[in-house]
Amino acid sequence: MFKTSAALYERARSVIPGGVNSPVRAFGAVGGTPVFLRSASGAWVEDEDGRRYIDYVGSWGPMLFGHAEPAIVEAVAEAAKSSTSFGAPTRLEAEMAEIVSEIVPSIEMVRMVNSGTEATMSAVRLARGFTGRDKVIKFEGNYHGHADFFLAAAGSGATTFGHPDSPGVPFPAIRDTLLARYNDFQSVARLVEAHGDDIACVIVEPVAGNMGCVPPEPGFLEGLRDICTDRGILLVFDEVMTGFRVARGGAQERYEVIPDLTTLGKVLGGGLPAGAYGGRRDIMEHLAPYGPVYQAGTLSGNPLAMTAGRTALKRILKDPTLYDRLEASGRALEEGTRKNLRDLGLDYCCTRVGSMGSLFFTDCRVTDYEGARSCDTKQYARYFHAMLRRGVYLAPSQFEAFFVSAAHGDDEIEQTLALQREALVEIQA
Ligand code: KE4
Repeated sequence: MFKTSAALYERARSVIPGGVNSPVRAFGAVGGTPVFLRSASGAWVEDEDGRRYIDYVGSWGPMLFGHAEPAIVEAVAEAAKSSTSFGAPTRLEAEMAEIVSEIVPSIEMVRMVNSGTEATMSAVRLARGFTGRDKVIKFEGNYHGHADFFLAAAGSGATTFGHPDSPGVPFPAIRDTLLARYNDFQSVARLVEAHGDDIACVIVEPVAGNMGCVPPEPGFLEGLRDICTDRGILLVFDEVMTGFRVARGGAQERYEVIPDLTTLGKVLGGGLPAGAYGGRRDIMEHLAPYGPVYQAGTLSGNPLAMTAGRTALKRILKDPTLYDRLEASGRALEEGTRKNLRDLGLDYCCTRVGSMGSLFFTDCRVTDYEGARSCDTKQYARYFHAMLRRGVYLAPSQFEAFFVSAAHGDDEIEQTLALQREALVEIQA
């Protein structure tokens, strides 16, 4: 069934570690041969064997409008004719920064980088430089990219590959990383009590997406905001995944909690490599060349990524019903899934925030990393393959979220739910 993918996988593995350029793509958590994709359009992707799938990975979040969105494709093709990079300031970057600042409530100034990892590692450096403090609170199961000091009980692929504290990360690199429990405000209060004046920032996924989708419990984000304000600690929302996804202005708009710094990625670049960090002007002005905190990047603000991003963000700005439609599609998928589970007598746990969510193969309500890791990952793997064989492309790990795009119509949702029912019956056998 995956003959060409299998051959390509063999070929790729001889020249790329694990045959992939990012570990989670290797199907390590679900087994089998990773599907090699060759094209995509709207809600659908196509593999090298010509098989088509309804796509719920969406390149791990960027494809808010679905694949090959015509305005983005056309704008990038046109921009490429004027060169693909200058390494000099451009009008486009100023316009992009203005649009980001208009959409994201906390952002008065913003710096573009090339990935979410760059955005979060730079935001933490800035928080440390601004406060003169070294310690950072992160949450078990939250993933902020692969900078050394984040790889302590990280989520996403780090969980899948079983070495949350990756080899190659010397202990001193994570000595100042303090671990709290997601949705457990008291775990934060205890750390602040013990280390308060040494803590530069709390960084959090305001809706967790890297242990599967875990929404914030009522009061959790508000509690973080208050304790950070009280103790002069910067609150950093890592909205690389939730930005422009769970609401136009991200989780900070949806939950009305305003961080001091925000990191962005994925949707920001319209599918091209882009990340950003931004926030209060008095903090951002500590960045070189204006201030002393250094960060740089050859391709930061790259004209093609900025063109794709600007096209995406302009559509976000001018489409008044976009988030209502995304909410409706996400709700239809969730409600249909709950009905399938009820009809089959299964008590798996569903979570969702807008157009991102998860189906956890556990009967407990998942609110933190411990809950997520209580899942039957083998059953998830069987479900994954049962869906893949039926033409539905899910994240190859229980510890990821699914994403619905604006291109997922009623047909795709209905087809998915019918195939899901078959798959759930099959894996009970
Ligand atoms: P990148 O460096 O992969 O662009 O972004 C890192 C990052 C930072 N913060 C959050 C909340 C993120 O979700 C991510 C990256 N997300 C994963 C998916 N869970 C990327 C997929 C991959 O590693 O291939």
